[in-house]
Amino acid sequence: MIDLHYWPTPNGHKITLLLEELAEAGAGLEYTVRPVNIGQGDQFRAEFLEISPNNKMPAIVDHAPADGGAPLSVFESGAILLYLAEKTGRFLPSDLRARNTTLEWLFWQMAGLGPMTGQYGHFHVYAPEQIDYAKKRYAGEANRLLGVLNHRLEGRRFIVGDDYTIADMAAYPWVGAYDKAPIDLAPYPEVMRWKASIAERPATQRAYALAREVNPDLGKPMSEEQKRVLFGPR
Ligand SMILES: N[C@@H](CCC(=O)N[C@@H](CS)C(=O)NCC(=O)O)C(=O)O
Repeated sequence: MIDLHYWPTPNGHKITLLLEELAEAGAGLEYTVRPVNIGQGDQFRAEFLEISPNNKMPAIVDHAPADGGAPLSVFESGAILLYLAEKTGRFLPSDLRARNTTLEWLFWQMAGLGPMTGQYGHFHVYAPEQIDYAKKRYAGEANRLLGVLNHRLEGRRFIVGDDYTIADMAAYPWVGAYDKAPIDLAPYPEVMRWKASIAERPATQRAYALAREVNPDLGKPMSEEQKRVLFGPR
């Protein structure tokens, strides 16, 4: 049994995408969602910091770790994807080269696409002042990374090849993440094709339906109080 400490954001979606795929594949991994309402400051609670010291979700607690020991917690979405893929033997190829490629693109997402697109969203959607330099800088990086992904997808169904992997699950929620400041994907036809094929997977649809269940206010503008909690002095 896995406890998933979760709030519906792109980093949170990565883990529900995988857990729903695992459920469909019959991997025998049940999970319970433990909501962490980051707009009201749940991420700063002492119990949560015990498992996620960086005060960010997602995080998991595995109550049946492979070594048979005490419950094991994991924070950082990339580490969680890798942990669950290794635990179940799914969505991470065992072949040396395909595994290496999966990890390269997983880390590319964690260090590049996620942070740069996140800053793009911050300065275009949430920042209290319009800073042209920051907007241009992160729009440029987000577009550059989409170009890199587009090139990678040429001649490949998914990022690694024919099989859907944790590298795709990490990247997918960050492509087209901001309805209020959409990035035009027309220059990236391979990315559009790949995104549409993931969107239609039943597990993806269940993951995003769960998001709306956990936060019925999903998509509504953030209140000033929520912005203070998330972006104010800590
Ligand atoms: N590198 C982390 C980033 C996680 C992250 O940024 N989580 C955000 C929501 S998407 C969060 O919990 N923010 C709360 C806060 O900053 O106080 C990961 O991939 O897990």
